[in-house]
Amino acid sequence: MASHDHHHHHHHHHSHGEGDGQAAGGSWVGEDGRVWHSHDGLAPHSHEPIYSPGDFTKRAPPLASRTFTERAFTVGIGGPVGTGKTALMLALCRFLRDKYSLAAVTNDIFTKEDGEFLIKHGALPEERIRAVETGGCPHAAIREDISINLGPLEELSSLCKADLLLCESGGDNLAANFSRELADYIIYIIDVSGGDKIPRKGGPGITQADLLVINKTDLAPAVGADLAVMERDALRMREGGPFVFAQVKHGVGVEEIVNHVLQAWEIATGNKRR
Ligand SMILES: Nc1nc2c(ncn2[C@@H]2O[C@H](COP(=O)(O)OP(=O)(O)O)[C@@H](O)[C@H]2O)c(=O)[nH]1
Ligand SMILES: [Mg+2]
Repeated sequence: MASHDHHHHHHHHHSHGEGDGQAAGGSWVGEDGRVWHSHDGLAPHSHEPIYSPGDFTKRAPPLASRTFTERAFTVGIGGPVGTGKTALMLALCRFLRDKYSLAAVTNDIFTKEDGEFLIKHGALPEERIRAVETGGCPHAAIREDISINLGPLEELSSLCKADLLLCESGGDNLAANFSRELADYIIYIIDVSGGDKIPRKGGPGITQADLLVINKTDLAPAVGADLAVMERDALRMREGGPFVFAQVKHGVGVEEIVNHVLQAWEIATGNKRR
């Protein structure tokens, strides 16, 4: 078929999390000049290219135009698959729900599992939780095509008169990061189980999130991860930007994370914490 004849094969500059290295469909330059590719049985798609991990101090600043009338202050939680994003959503809900009006949106690729997890664990009343199925590449839903999240967030925001909205990204690889249009405060969560090399690999989430969480420190001895190395590399990659060691599942570090969130909320909204 002609569609195969004009595929120009390029080297993959980024990888795709769990499906990494599997029968990649190759990539090609489309008529629009963008690099398209196909993998893991997904329909062909393209991404904005990311050429460098970026700098913490040069990260996108909070939007000056945000008034928080249509949509409350939104905290985006991103990170690779299984690092503790949903566990952090639950922990933040438990910590904040008595004093603040909260609502939560979760993203999964093909299920609503994370939203159902939050409902099952009573994170918030069910009507304050929405699960979005992103399909395909979950990073598109937090960067190139955020409308899939903005809809439910705006709806919940007015329905609940929310002070704060939490948005969990679908688990993806180290290259995923939230658009500032979507998240007023960006938390990127990694864990120690991938080894102590992860912080220095420095994707845009690691370098440019407002807060980096290094989770599951309880597992560090089991996987031989050196926390001192992770601390050194995190500080270096983030030019001294904040990070927190945590055991989200065991409540360790959660209060510190909450303090970072509320500090940003106070500055952005002009409200005082309660
Ligand atoms: N040992 C340990 N496990 C954790 C911790 N936080 C989360 N988990 C577990 O890690 C797994 C993945 O967590 P989840 O929140 O679903 O990750 P997500 O895919 O990033 O949303 C679950 O089995 C959690 O119970 C932690 O601090 N320590
Ligand atoms: Mg999750």
